[in-house]
Amino acid sequence: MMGFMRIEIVLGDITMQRVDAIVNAANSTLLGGGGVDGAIHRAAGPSLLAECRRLRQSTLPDGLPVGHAVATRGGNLPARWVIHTVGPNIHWGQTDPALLASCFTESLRVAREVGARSVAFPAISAGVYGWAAERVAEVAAGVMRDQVATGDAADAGPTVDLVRFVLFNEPLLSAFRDAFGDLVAA
Ligand code: AR6
Repeated sequence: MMGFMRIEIVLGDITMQRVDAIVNAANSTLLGGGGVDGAIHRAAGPSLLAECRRLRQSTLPDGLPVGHAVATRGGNLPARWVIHTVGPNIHWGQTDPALLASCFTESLRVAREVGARSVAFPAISAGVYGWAAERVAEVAAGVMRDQVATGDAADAGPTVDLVRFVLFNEPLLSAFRDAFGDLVAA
């Protein structure tokens, strides 16, 4: 059965979202940082960092590679899960859009793995990591177009039925609205 995936684009703060999972634009250390990563760690409380440290001591001793994703519990957040992913950093020459696309597809794969049905994304790599809002929006829209066409249909497992992009400012919001066009319900 083909799952129906609703896509929303909103202005807001991802830490406030009442969804099953929020995605964190983290770095490979998983040990926190600025931007949305800092905001998520502050809102989640110390259990988030503790769980990230345990991942580093167990399955991810060298950190999380660019384009990969891993889930932790959400601590004090309204969201049950935080899915950490690492976007490509333009300033380190990481300019391949496939790396950024992988952040979105891997995060959705991990969401399905933990049984999250609603997922919120920030504009991964659009801050400190230097990608233009339009490029990030274009890559995200491309991934979502593929997901809507094939994603859940190919999957016997649980589905994600809501994907919400939570943009922190108006220019980002309009870049995403433009790139997504009629993928988003009016
Ligand atoms: N809710 C939604 N979006 C937000 C929020 C928020 N609360 N706060 C910031 N943004 P960035 P990156 C937006 O720099 O480019 C960190 O230090 C922000 O306006 O957070 O992937 C990590 O530890 C921007 O559009 O992530 C890494 O070292 C977007 O989130 C590095 O930054 C992403 O900006 C990752 O850089």
